[in-house]
Amino acid sequence: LKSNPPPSVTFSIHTREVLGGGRFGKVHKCTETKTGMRLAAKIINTRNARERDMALNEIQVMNQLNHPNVLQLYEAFEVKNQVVLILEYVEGGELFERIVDESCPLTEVDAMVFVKQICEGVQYMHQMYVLHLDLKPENILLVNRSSHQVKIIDFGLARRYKPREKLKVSFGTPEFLAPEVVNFDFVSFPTDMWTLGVVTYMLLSGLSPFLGDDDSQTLNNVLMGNWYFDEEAFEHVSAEAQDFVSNLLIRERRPSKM
Ligand code: PIT
Repeated sequence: LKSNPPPSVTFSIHTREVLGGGRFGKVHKCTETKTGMRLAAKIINTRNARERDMALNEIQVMNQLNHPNVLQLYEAFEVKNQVVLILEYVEGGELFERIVDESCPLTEVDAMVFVKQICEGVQYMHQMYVLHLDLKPENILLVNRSSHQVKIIDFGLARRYKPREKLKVSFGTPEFLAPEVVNFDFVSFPTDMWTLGVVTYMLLSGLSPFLGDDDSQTLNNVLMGNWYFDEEAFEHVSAEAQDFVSNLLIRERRPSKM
């Protein structure tokens, strides 16, 4: 983490061009001044020590990762009350947008091509002992609109798995939470496998398997394992694809690792 001049590389951050946003702050288009290389700059507002620690954790996790299906971190630095992550630029937008785009519905083959890459990214993270803990279609980016290549983003909640440290977490979006997260129980590799099941279900159907009328109903659905294959949406989905999802959305004896 660099804070003192002289910088060897400079970036110009296009603050009016917003690529994304979240709890943390915003992601902007960015250019490396000397080469003109297109990049993305994630600006994290760190008004207190906790937010700063989380940003530093994200950098530490991302610094360990280098894989075609994980968005690459190039640089990170800190300026007053802000941590800036300089990231790989991709132009295809969120996989979420692709799921909800009714003008161009996804086929099972599309879903398979996406899921295979997400599996490869998750397998790699797990080999590196990194838990993502926030997989969802908003956190998967398409490299461009015509290709099917995807990259996993947002390591804001990610952490290194430590075998002897039993980790309890409570956060995230109700629809995507594994039962152990809802229960404030120990999380591990199977926690990401659960969310992979939710993402696959959504890619195959456009529907969210646990979504209720409100958050408490959604959480209850997760805890009760209250989900099913929507008859109409899954009418033409293969038994193999359904089997893949069924094996991930189970509380007990879920595959532990990719
Ligand atoms: C791009 C292009 C784009 C969005 C992003 C990057 C966003 C990246 C991002 C990374 C994170 C995060 C949130 C968003 O928490 O359209 O190259 O680590």
